[in-house]
Amino acid sequence: MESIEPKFIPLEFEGVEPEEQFDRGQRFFELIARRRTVREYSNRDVPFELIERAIATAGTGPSGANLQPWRFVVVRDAEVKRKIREAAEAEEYESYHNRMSDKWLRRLAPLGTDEHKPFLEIAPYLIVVFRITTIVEDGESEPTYYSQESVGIAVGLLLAALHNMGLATLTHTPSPMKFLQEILERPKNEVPFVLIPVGCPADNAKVPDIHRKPLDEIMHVI
Ligand code: IYR
Repeated sequence: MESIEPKFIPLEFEGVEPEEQFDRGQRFFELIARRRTVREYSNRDVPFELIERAIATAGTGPSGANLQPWRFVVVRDAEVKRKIREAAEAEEYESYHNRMSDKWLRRLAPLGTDEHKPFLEIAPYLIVVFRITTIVEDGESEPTYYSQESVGIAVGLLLAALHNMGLATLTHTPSPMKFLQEILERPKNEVPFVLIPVGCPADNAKVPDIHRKPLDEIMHVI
């Protein structure tokens, strides 16, 4: 195997004064804790620049071997949104009526979801995130590494960036999602990961009365 020498550059690192660290942590927590999954959207337009900033932010995420195995497809075309809604609702009908177990349906009951997905046409943007499973270099195919983890982290950054700009999001996973590859004409090595409607909440939008686990339930210190 040919040897590749790593090249290093100085780290640009902005430290935070110790007396500021907790405050900054608390303020960031309060910002992020106000994010809610939103299923009722307004059709109000959103500047495209905001979507670009959020995707640029997502693209800063760490990834296996720095392969950055993500593609963010931004859909604003009404006809494409209509096709996505139609296909998603067909899959979701099957899921809700024939595929999901009773246990699963019971878990979803507090969320009030069903096979109807009007937000797929109402939200001004759909960001469809694809996971790149393989790349081709010098005519040779190679898998990407830890792509599930990498894309999951990038989506977390994307949601945080959009929320920070005052935009509402929904992590939607119509299942199976293969229709997205077809409608959006993506190559076979790009596998749909999640579909994220983005926009402003509808006036008087409601969200389920559900709660996050307290810290002592999610943290275990040894
Ligand atoms: N994908 C379906 C069902 C669904 C599944 C889970 I897990 C959720 O947390 C919410 C919904 C839908 O979007 O309705």
